[in-house]
Amino acid sequence: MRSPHMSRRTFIKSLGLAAVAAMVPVKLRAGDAKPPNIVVIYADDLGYGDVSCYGATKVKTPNIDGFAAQGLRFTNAHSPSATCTPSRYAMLTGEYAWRRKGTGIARGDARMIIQPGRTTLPLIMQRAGYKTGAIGKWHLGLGAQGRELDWNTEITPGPLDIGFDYCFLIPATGDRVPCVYMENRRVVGLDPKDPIRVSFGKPIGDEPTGKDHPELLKMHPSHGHNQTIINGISRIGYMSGGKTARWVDEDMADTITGKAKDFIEKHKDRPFFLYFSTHDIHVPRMPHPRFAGKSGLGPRGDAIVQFDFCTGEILKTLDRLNLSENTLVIFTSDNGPVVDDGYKDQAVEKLSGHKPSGPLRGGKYSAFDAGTRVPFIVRWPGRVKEGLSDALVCQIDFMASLAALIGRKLAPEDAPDSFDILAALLGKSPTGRDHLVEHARVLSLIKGQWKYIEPGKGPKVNKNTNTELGLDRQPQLYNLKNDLGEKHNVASEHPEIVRELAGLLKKIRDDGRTRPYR
Ligand code: NG6
Ligand code: CA
Repeated sequence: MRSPHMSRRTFIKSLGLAAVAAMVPVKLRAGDAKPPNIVVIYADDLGYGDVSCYGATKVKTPNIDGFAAQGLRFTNAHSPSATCTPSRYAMLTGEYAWRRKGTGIARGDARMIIQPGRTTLPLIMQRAGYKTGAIGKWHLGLGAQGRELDWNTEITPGPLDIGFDYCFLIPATGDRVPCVYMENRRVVGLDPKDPIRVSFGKPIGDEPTGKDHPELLKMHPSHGHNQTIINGISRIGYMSGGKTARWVDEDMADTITGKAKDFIEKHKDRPFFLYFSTHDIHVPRMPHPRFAGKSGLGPRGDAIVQFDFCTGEILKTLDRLNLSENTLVIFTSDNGPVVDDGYKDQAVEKLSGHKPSGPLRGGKYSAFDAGTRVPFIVRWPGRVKEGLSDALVCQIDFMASLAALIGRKLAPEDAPDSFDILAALLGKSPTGRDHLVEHARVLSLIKGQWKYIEPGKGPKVNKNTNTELGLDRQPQLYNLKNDLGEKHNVASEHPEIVRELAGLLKKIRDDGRTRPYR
């Protein structure tokens, strides 16, 4: 702990920092005990309209609402992409995922997508003396490109090679094999006599699949998800072995929340950075029995209730350890909502008027705004102004903004699309970014009140998920100020704005970066 009398240099040394010279004055106040802890609570597929403080009435989220009441709630905040892997890639690297091949939704056996050696969000924090942890869903690949991925040995590279000191992972997603946890570099609870094998091509092993043995399922697929059955649920991909290591879906939220609480407790005396990435409310939605039936909206609503509980557990842990005052907590989601994402879990039948996208159009996978406009709340008592903000902000900005907060300089090549919007995050400025590229099957550009969606081929609606994808062979232009629901394409009325935004989007693509060099 830095006493009020300790000099800045002594303080930095006490954190064990190597690059003292690289430090610039931090935006901390003179009396601050130490740099704030940072916790990112990252939901999966939670929509703009899925929590009560964003207007949901059919499902109640008291913990999130209470948290929002103490912080700043953003109404124009975005995930970088309309699906998981690219959003997370962009959040952790500060680079738009669409600039890089291989950043689409990752297979369960994908190799590590973020290359070690890159400056990442956790690495910036680690270099500044923070203890860094990634707990929950990963879905950014593991192991070296071009090498066999053996789940029975130490797997490198992984999160520990890009700036995390600790990780406890759902390696890909809940609906993809392997259905095991990893702690640091190893699968947890693995019996070496029962090695894990995984395939996303030909079937392996002799375990039943959902396709051939639907009578064994406790939840049936609606599309895809009909391969190896684990815990009564058929998955994407084939898996054999690893029986003692397999997770129980109903316990997953408690397991990872417990690990997150342990991490906070263990590092309570340090500055720490925790990336807590939940499985909720992704499919398969199989909440713990104590949440089953609680929402009245079926498992999707119950998963929201469970997620709200877990959020409360993290916040209570901060309170119990007296850390809330010195912890910046950011709450958001990796992409917009989807109702039927591949399992017959009654999400459609029991929607009961609930609107996962709120007033927005589209959802997960969509170029319309519900694909990426997500709940986003920032709390740091006494430091973040309470209330509402309609500043344009994006998770891709965490890197530049949090680096600025803790006084770290980014090299010109780092985080090429991350903007320092710290003032907006703290509620000191009503404006955030100047413009933002949203990423779905096509790119969109938001600038001021305007949203331009580039022309694209493909179905208007994803027939499996029933999501409007926002694709059109013609350019689309929406005035979000008076048409938040993107109902009226005004491209033909404003050809000059279409030209300007299409030109800016081309420049953004061609330049390979948007963050100004400093
Ligand atoms: C899709 C899956 C979907 C979900 C998604 C990834 C099928 C038919 N659909 O391919 O269920 O897993 O990938 O979701 O397999 S995300 O939130 O991780 O991006
Ligand atoms: Ca997701």
